[in-house]
Amino acid sequence: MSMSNANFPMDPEGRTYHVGIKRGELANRIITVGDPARAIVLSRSLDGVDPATPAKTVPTNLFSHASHRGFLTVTGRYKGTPVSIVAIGMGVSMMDFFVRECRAVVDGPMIMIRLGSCGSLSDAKVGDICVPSSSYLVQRNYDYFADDASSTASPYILSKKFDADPEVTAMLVKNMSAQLGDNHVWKGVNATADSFYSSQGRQDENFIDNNQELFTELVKHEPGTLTLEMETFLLYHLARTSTAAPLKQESRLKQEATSNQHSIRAGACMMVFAQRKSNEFISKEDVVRVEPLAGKAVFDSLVEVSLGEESELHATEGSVWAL
Ligand code: R1P
Ligand code: URA
Repeated sequence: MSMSNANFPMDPEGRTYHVGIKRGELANRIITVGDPARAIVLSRSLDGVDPATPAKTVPTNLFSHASHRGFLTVTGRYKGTPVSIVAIGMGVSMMDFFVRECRAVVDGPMIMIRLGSCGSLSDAKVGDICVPSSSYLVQRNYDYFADDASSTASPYILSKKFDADPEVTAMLVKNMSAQLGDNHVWKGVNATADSFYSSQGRQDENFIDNNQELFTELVKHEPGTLTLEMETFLLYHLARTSTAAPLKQESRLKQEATSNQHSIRAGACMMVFAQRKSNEFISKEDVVRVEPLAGKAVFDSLVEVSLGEESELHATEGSVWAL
């Protein structure tokens, strides 16, 4: 399909280049996951789903779209409120495609919550949930490995922290505790890495990574570091750098007087898949047990956080949730 506009490519139907969605297919409230199979599991909690729907199948009463670049979008309602689920794959580039392309096709304020998996650097056990109130980025310093590297360079670069929306974080902690019990929910700081391997301190004899001291450096950089994964930093960063919601003209003055100036509210929570201190990895049974419960906690949080007046949200008329 031919695209127009090299700056922000769209096809003739108005679909974005990578996520492949167009206006009316995406709700203002979104849960984003990495794994498309997780998106399908979560879709079973949406309204009106036939419990006999075969596993690994998107329920037929929901809208779904799989893009040629591997993004899967599912839209329906949860407790009557329109919500979308978007599976994005892995890494900060995929988070960038997701946040920007979704923002481009939705009117009004948005809330985006990531439900991912992670490694735990703390005492959080496999199957526990971590809710990070902030995240920083861990990047491999490619220059350090160059033949003419400076003798003062460090192998990894650690960024400043960016915060989640505090109300979204508090809501996630409350709802996760209700689903899984207080003693399985942890608060703290997340580190987003640009590799599952080197920048997460995994040892690999096939490469020179110089990462033996990485965990010590992370905790020195940020003593509250709980988790390592690969996307949350960019979600928090883009929410913080999002511009004011494109509200309808008559509401602009009210917005200036009352609301914050960013159009995206962000939060995240991760299921611990890898316990990096004990070297334990989660079982399939635990994934099957935890995923739907954590999903319900995220859906409850998505619909409990206020996005302002209904009239400022994307119009139901002409959208897939009008069906
Ligand atoms: C690595 O295995 C992947 O798992 C984590 C990381 O962030 C990375 O994307 O999250 P998801 O389970 O959401 O993909
Ligand atoms: N995802 C990650 O990025 N790291 C882990 O250790 C587990 C899941």
